[in-house]
Amino acid sequence: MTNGVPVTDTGLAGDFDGDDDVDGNDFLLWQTGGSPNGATAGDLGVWQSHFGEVASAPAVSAVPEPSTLLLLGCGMLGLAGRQRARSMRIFAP
Ligand SMILES: [Ca+2]
Repeated sequence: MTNGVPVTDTGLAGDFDGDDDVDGNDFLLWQTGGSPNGATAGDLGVWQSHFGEVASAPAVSAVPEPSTLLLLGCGMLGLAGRQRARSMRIFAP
């Protein structure tokens, strides 16, 4: 927990505050000894080499909403009905 906000551990190297990015806040935490090994050169090197990285979000695939499918179905039925009406006019005497 950082500043009262629960954090997730994504395993991102250099992310000392656990907020899924490596930024200046992690550097400030390193300065105050909040990194895993305190204010050591090793932790600073880890932070420098990963500065700017952001944990990737899990892939989410787009799924059409049911209302979208219903709207698409109504449109298709309308087009089919229109086409049928045209074909009926062609064969009418
Ligand atoms: Ca961070």
